Amino acid sequence: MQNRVIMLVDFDYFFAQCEELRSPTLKDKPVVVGVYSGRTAESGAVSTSNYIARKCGVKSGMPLFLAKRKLEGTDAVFLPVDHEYYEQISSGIMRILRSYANSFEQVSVDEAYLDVTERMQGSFEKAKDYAQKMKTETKNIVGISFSVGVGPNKLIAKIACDSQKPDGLTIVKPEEAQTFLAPFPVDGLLGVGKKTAAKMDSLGIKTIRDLAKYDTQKLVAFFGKTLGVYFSNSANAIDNEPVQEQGEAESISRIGTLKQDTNDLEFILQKTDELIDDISKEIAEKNLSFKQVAIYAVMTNLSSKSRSITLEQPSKDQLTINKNVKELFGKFLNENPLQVRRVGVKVSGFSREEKRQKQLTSFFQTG
Ligand code: DCP
Ligand code: CA
Ligand code: CA
Repeated sequence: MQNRVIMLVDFDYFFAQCEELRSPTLKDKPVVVGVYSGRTAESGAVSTSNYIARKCGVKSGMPLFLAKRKLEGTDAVFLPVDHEYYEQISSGIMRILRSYANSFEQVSVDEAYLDVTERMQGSFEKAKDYAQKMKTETKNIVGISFSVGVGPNKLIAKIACDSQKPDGLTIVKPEEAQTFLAPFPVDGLLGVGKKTAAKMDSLGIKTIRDLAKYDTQKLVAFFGKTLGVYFSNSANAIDNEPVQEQGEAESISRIGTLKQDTNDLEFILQKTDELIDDISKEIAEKNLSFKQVAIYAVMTNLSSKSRSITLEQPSKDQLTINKNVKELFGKFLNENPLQVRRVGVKVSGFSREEKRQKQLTSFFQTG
């Protein structure tokens, strides 16, 4: 069988780069994009930041007050997230990328895999020019830069991409794959979180090289058959996962923090109405019908509860969500004495017919 040629594209400092795109004067300042929880003017966390801010120690997930402190005395700009705008930029780029691929798989708002094996006839030399052309075209048309990793499978493509950012282009040929992977720590592999990494560490496995040399049967004994074999294969740069279009989501949900803890139905419904507006937009865009509506509540003591209802008929209607959420929360508050801190709304049970249709439509649009 011919070598596969797989690319992973990951947009550089994405939310912050989008902000620079619409306000070019931001480019030479530290830029921080944050999620403001709304509790106080200052509370919330950093979504991302541009590379100037990162040089000062700002990181994704960091509390905003800490980022402010790190950037004290600079002309840093703090902005709230604007998902709708980022999604719009993202779909423009995805459309371009899709046109470069034999098969295409978007994994998040700023990441996608491309299988270009056929177009490149298996050649990694060709792939380098091809990726460069893709970068230049996207920069010219959309104005956004990204990093690309090219490898014989998804695993290598991903690690290659992460190894050189921003504006990187990293090619790892099949014969180089194992040597390339060897020095990285094990947590670079998909599925190796903190706990697994700690367990591996206790077995004397720190790098992917250590893992590759470790006896597979022993790994199976420690982690079970599926994971043990998977870890061993990954460490040896073996990954046969195909690049394939993602199916429609199983559910659409939004969650938000209340301005204050409460038991008041009207106060809660103000928040859930906002969330429902957002959910409805996505449902309309994707032309879906749902059959279940659910609510979710996090109480002051941080315990969480959910309730759901199944409709008699599939619906596309925003008011149906509002009505059912009101009913669910009404009952819920009667049964629960604790105050509510965060609330969520979820719709699910999208009908199959629609999903198929959606897949067909997107097939025709891209094919
Ligand atoms: N994001 C977020 N909260 C996080 C991590 C990420 O809201 N803790 C958002 C903002 C990012 C986007 O997701 O712009 C993509 O995440 P990446 O991890 O790819 O990070 P960036 O694109 O920001 O930076 P990089 O240049 O390292 O890819
Ligand atoms: Ca990114
Ligand atoms: Ca990413």
